[in-house]
Amino acid sequence: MKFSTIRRTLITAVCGAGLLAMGLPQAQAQSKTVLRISTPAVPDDWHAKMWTVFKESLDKSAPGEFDVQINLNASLFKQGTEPAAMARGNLELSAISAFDIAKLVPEFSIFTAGYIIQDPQHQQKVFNGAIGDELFKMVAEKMDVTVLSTIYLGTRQINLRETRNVKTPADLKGVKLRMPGTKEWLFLGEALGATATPLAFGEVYMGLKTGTIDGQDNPLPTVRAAKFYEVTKELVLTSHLVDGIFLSIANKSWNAMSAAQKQKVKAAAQAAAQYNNENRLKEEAQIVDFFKQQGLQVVTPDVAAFRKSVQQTYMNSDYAKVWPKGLLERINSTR
Ligand code: KDO
Repeated sequence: MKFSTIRRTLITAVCGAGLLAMGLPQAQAQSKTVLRISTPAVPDDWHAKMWTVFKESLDKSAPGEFDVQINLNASLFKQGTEPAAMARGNLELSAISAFDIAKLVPEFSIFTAGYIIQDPQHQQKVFNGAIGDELFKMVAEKMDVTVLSTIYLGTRQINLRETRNVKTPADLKGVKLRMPGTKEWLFLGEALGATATPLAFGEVYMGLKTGTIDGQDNPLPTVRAAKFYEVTKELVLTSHLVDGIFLSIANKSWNAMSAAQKQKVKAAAQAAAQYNNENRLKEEAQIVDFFKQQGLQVVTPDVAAFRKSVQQTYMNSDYAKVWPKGLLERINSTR
């Protein structure tokens, strides 16, 4: 026997013994489809926990068929790099933001604009109807990923390290407001009246603690889960973005699945969305008291002033020039 053949035989024997020791039948372990997931979400946030629901749903509907690997805290891929990793074949699943999509599908930037989606119900109606179908088709073509469900990330609010009693965009002048590091996110921060400062999600806590940033914006369940309330003193309830992330799978994996597998994976994605959406809404409804108990000042600003200023900034921008004709009106009239 040649050395390479002996080596291969040995490796197979050792691996086989390992799998048996782990209690896995060899054939079954070999035929499992690996589904790697990467997210910057912290373990205690709903859009992190939803991946366990996804995994459990698939383990139940398709036992032994999938090996779902969940990687939280951006431990596998950096925030915002997931779509490229999926296109390269290094990642199967992620929940990608409208901002990530807008980089490659400019029409999608309409959903990065503040005060366009009106509330969580409106969001689900827009994305689970004809508008979603049309835009997700573009996403599939241009990004090589298939959107399986729309996750309500929450309604974004401003959270400051010092009290400022912010009422209007003018009160944010000069405030270094952390945003994720792409130009679409930074534009939103500037539209709010602040000085937008790019920083990855994983560095926000330290940035607030040390004062390299003056504030950040995120939905309130995330402010709790990532413990930003420990290093901030004010919440400003601007409700400037009813934010969504889109649970997506790389087309390479999707197209390799049988119709039955696709149906099970889609059902798992919908179960994950339902789990996240219900829990997040429930938490958002009563979370303000928690922050008050933690000693934060909770300010209700002049939301109409923020809405007017943010909408004007977007309508006068290059972003609005590529929004498909009539889309804004269709979104506005979706009930
Ligand atoms: C953030 O970095 O502020 C953000 O909320 C942006 C989202 O698109 C998403 O990436 C989210 O972080 C992470 O999942 C962490 O919650």
